[in-house]
Amino acid sequence: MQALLRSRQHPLIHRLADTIEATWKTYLELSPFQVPEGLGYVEGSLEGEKLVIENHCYQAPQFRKLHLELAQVSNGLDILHCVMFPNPEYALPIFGTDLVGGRGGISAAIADLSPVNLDRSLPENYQQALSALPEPPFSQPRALPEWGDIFSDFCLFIRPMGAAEEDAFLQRVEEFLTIHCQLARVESSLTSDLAIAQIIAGQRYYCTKQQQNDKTRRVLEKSFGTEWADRYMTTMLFDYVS
Ligand code: 18B
Repeated sequence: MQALLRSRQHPLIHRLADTIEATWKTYLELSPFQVPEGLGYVEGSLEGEKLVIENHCYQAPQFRKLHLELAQVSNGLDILHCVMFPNPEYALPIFGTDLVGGRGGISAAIADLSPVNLDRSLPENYQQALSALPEPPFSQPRALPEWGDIFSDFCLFIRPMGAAEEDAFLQRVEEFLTIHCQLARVESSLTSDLAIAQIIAGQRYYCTKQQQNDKTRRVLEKSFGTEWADRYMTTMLFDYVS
């Protein structure tokens, strides 16, 4: 078995990957998740840039898919991608985070608990817990892209400047994750077919918007081609139940 990709990645990515897995193991009843054939570990180098992808997936009673993905491009770009897809019988938001950067530092650090209900607001218990967190101290906020209407008011999108801001980002993501896992554990499942259908529609909306991220698509296309990239974005990164 080769060394885990994270040991060769930007330290913040390594630390966040470990934090995500540790939080999942602490709070959730994890079981294995079958990654689609051939997608656990992938390498591609179509246009010369070699891309290596490592997928770590689990499931839990409240989550149909817990996806942590680490990727490295030979030009020095390191990526962490993580999404927790709730089982649609639970009216839970979608946790997502993306870290992109390399030797020059992390250029994009994003984390959110994104609402999926009809009025696209977070449940009351989430709003209360998130509002109680101190105002984060980041000096370089970044503007969300046009498709970013899926994100909540608590969405963090920054370029971390220096070690203190990297630590603060990691801490905030850990807080999001802990709040999410603790609230998910005590959430009861929905019983009405209509309510479940509405959650499914909300998750589908989230995924179709994320599929519009051209920056992600471009990186995948350069190493694997357009067809593979499209299939990967719709079946591995942002698949939805119908
Ligand atoms: N993403 N990201 O996950 N993306 O997957 N990502 C970028 O400095 C990849 C998610 C998000 O400004 C960038 O500009 C690749 C999740 C947003 O237009 C690159 C993979 C979320 C932006 C990549 C991946 C999410 C963004 C540009 C698969 C949020 C800003 C970096 C492994 C929950 C988009 C930069 C914009 C940016 C690449 C958000 C290169 C290949 C879960 C909002």
